[in-house]
Amino acid sequence: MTKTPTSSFDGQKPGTSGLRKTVKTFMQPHYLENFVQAIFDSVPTLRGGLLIVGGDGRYYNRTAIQIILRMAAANGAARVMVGQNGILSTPAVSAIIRKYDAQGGIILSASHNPGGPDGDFGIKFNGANGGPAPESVTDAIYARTQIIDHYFTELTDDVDLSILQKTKMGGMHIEVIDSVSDYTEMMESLFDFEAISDLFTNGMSFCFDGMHAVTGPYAKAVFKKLGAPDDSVINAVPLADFGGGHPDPNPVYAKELFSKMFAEDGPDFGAASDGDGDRNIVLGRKLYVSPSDSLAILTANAHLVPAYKDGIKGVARSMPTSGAADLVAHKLDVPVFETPTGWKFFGNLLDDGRITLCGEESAGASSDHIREKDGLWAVLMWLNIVAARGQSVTEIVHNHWRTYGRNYYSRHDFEAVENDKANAVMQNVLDQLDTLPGQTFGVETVAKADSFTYHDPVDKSVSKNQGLRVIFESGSRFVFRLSGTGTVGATLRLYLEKYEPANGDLDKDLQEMLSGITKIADEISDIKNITGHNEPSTIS
Ligand code: G16
Repeated sequence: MTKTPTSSFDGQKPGTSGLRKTVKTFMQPHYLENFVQAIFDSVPTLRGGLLIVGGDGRYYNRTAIQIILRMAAANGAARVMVGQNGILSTPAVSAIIRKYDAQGGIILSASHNPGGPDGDFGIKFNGANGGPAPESVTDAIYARTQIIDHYFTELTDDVDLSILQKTKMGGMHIEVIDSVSDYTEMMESLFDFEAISDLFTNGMSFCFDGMHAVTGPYAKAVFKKLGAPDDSVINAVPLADFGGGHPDPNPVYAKELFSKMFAEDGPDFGAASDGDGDRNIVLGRKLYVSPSDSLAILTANAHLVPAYKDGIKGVARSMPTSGAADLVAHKLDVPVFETPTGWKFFGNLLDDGRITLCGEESAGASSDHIREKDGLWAVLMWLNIVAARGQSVTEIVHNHWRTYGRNYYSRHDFEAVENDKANAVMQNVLDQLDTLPGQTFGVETVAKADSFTYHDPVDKSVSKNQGLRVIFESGSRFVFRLSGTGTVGATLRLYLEKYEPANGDLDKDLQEMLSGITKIADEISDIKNITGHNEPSTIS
């Protein structure tokens, strides 16, 4: 074991989901090592424990894994299980931590951010429950990075990750495991594979876009078992630079899938996942299911799926996610929780048995089967529901709106905004929060305006400054938030929502329906003048 002197780097504070920076930042000498040592220093149970390691296959994944293996051995981990070729999706890591009672896992991914030498990289620690470390742990890791002056490593050769094998590094056992088998086994235990399989036998056309990211091999394995045609999984081979693409499943970056689904003779069912396999989108023919609606529809129909046949305990959504799931929860008479953005905030609710399902507007949904969002799980939920209801995705969505009404919802992202300008927009809205209630803008009157604070009902922790929301008497609202996952400048997110009752206009153009609220948000924030960005970079 070698003790290497180092000095601290600025800015190693984990964001919404771990530490995300450019590859070049991570490749600086000692940068990754400092953060990894801070994890070992902050999580003492890893000494003598089992650690799971894997990533989404992006550029620098394999190098980082070898560094982590050497440091795990030097820091006294008893055992490490690592995915073959360094590949493990985020939901697979969560499932494997839980299955093998590991003390934690390190996931190497910058999720939906682009990859390659000029792209992004990231590292995230998940705890023994399989979920992203809570703020108390990420705060401790960050505090440690600020004073770090050495790290421990072994001077030893790389481990061959291309073959399934058991080997040793110093006193530490290493097992290179099949990346997909534990995960696919779990999926089989949750869903009615026979019923889903019948959909394909009966000719349902289907397209899953792996976006050249980690989900390809998982989707190939699952859909092969289900008897889907071979060519129904596209862009299935994980590539270090995602084939030059941006592995973010939204209308802009999953263009190939959207074009197929909106074509005259398009498939009946379309889906995609992101860089590390935790996000999902689902499309019917000529219809994109908004992630907020998706959570509501999964909640309303969960009882049709074997794993949830006895009903659900409750549901949670992040604050900026639309209230569509709340309407379902009220009807089912189960509790609904509103958390800050970040999957880590669902962990306590799941561990405490208060919820079964949770989801976010950022294309995330999952259940208590693991402690991460799970892209393929959501797609299988949808397929199982399509099979059980004997209806297409499009029919299910329209039926849902006719029952519960429709929460028209969109997110406008202003990317690569200069930090001071983004902060100025937030400050401008913040300064008005006290005086907005009672003011009228066009047909809308402000009922409430605040900065969202979350009181965790389980551990009683309080998380402040989680987004600025302006809620109108009509129930419509907008929310401003600064993203915690970008790496260049700031990303300002504007979330817009307008509710239309079940007997109202359910099939209108989305942006047109939201144009009134969008205009008010623009007026109150002065976002265009302050940032100089006249249009959002991405609308989803
Ligand atoms: C992460 C988090 C999600 C969050 C998303 C966007 O997802 O796990 O909870 O909603 O980032 O966060 P932000 O709005 O701060 O950019 P992922 O898929 O990127 O790991």
